[in-house]
Amino acid sequence: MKITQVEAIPFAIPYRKPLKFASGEVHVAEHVLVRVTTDDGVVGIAEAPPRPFTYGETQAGIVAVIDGIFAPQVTGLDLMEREQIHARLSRTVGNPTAKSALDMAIWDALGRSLGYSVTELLGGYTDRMRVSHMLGFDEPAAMVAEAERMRDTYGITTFKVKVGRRPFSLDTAVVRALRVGLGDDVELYVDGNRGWSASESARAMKDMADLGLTFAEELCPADDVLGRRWLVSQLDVPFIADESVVTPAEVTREVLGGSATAASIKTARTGFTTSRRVHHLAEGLGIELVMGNQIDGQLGSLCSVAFGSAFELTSRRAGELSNFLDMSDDLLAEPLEIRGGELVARSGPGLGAVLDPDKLAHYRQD
Ligand code: MUC
Ligand code: MG
Repeated sequence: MKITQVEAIPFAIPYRKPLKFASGEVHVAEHVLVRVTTDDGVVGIAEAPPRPFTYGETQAGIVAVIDGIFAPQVTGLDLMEREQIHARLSRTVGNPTAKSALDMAIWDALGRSLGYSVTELLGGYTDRMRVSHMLGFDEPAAMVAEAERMRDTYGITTFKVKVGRRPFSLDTAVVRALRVGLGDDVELYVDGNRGWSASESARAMKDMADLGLTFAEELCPADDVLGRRWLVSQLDVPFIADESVVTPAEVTREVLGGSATAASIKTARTGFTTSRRVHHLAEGLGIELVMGNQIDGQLGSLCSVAFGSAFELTSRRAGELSNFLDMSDDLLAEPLEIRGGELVARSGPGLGAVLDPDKLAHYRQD
């Protein structure tokens, strides 16, 4: 089970419907496929979605850091030496999605080698998650229509509403329209991607106090340290830290500093090895977790559901697993399907994903 080859393959697939939010927008999935091969011919795969507006990584940068630094560091190691691999990758700062895709491709190869699914290897709590759909910026009527379509087509009843626009009254109007249009049977929460100030966030949350929101996520920047602490102390719903908690240490700092009361785990930025650390930390701190989405393709979504369904704490809440529905195509031979509001983790071995070689040949950029 020794790693003999690591490949970083850039590919690009356009979105049918771009996702727009306070910190940016995504029109094309310019991701990197990471492929790990072992001496006994097993191949593990995962994908890295560069998000320059969140982590500073680019597609070319991910390929360069994997080819130039990470591949030589892990080649020759055994798949079971996961903590050694983690320690070697940790010598380089930053590059969270590059490290994570490599980490997850290694777990996929390990599962394939041992004959277990990644969910079983990680914890094996269940095999599925309820799905939460993310609604990007649009006019109120269009966002209500999209939510209705998701509910009627896929049975999804939990929605994360992107807010953080200026003026903020447009956002609160959207959330109100969703509650009126969809009724009390759906769960709604908001994500500001740092677009509001702390005082705008406080005003908006007061304005929406009657709408029964479940969570508020990253409404204002974590670097507005006292403002965010002041905001979080007055909310009556958990405040999810998302892009402000890329490492376990950042989770600790945000929560103990009173600037967050819940956290998002995104396997795209913490892989399986560090996501597991964040999960255990959250359990110790006694905070809720939500499986987030880094605007992942199908392979990335499969990684999220594989991790989320492995633990009781991460499978309590609906996971954000549906962004792939807005892509015009994907690389998997057998597409993911959301049914009855749920996504099932594949039974393996590994992640249970098979690539369509023609699609990879068509979309690869190298
Ligand atoms: C999210 O939850 O914020 C949009 C920006 C980003 O960093 O992740 C996505 C989704
Ligand atoms: Mg977020």
